[in-house]
Amino acid sequence: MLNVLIIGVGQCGNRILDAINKEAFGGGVLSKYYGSQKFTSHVETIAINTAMNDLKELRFTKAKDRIHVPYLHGVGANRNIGKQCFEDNKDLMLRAIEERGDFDVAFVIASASGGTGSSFTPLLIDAIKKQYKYNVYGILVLPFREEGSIYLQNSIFCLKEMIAGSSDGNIIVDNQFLKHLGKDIKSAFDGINNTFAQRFLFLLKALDSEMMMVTDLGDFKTVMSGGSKLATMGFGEGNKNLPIKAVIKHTLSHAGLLFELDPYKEANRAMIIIEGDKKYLNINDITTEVEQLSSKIGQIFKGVLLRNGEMPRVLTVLSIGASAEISKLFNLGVEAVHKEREKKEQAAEMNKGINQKLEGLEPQY
Ligand SMILES: Nc1nc2c(ncn2[C@@H]2O[C@H](COP(=O)(O)OP(=O)(O)OP(=O)(O)O)[C@@H](O)[C@H]2O)c(=O)[nH]1
Ligand SMILES: [Mg+2]
Repeated sequence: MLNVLIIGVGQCGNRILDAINKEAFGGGVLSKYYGSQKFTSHVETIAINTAMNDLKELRFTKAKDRIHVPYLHGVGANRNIGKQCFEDNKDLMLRAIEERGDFDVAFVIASASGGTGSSFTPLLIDAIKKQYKYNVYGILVLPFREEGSIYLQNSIFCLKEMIAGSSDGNIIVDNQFLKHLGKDIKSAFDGINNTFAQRFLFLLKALDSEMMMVTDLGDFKTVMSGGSKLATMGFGEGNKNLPIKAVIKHTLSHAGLLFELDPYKEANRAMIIIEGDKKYLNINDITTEVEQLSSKIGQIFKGVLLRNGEMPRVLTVLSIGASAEISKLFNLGVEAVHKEREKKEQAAEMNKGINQKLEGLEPQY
């Protein structure tokens, strides 16, 4: 049995963690008190935030799993303030992690674009890696591109730090790409969070299975270290009209992925986990589909979990090599930095003008 630590930082990270707990405890409001977790693994969860209100909003995460870092009401998307705040409160967070015992693997979830999550996460992962031997992965949520220049700037600097830092890899979830999961922003958040939570639980189950032909934590590690240190996931579910070949294709398509990626061109390594009744899992079909992908990219690990009577479900983890979408985001982020700087200079110029105009003058009464 694996020991897994999941930490959600900042509002976005907290909410996704809550969606994972909801899924794990079965979804009822009281289930966190009476329900038993759906995880095969032993899982500990911790929600960290500077804003008390964000923590209060959580419904499926136990009170003992919520850590408030005292800093008024969030750091207002300012990563410099966030970094200072992390240093000032680092011991509080590391103590909470230490109290939970030892782990085989940890995940830290946050938005790349806000203040708290995006500034704490690279530093927190570095701090955990310094102290413990287990692997730590980031799960980073990219913003809707129209959310504004500060969010865009934050995203590229957070990504840069996550790539350069000591995380063992980072799974990208893109709000912009997944916008269609809701009609408005609130339902899109819920849709994205629930979608991710379901996939994540599937991944944990696959990493912690004792059945034959399964992928394990070692394979996951190899996949995650395969590319730019960024990765994403795809998912698909079969039905009577959607055979296993089509389900695998679906996981690699626009409709199945969590981020805009052309797996055949931009992925480096992959892990494909297939679950379902034997009668739906034609081994030749699976092999043909997997070979098509592996002829284009590098190594692919394949795992099969047999489940009597169940329709096939497929999860793919893809490490990203070079990505056009990531390059585009960096261009937008750099543009945003220039724009912010220009505006700052204009404001400073105006203030200088005011001071010059009024030099030597006093109001006359
Ligand atoms: N998918 C998803 N994205 C979210 C959610 N809540 C916020 N976001 C995104 O997260 C980004 C803002 O980051 P937050 O997590 O709110 O910021 P924070 O880490 O709390 O930082 P501060 O509030 O600035 O201290 C925006 O790009 C939002 O679109 C959520 O529940 N789900
Ligand atoms: Mg916040």
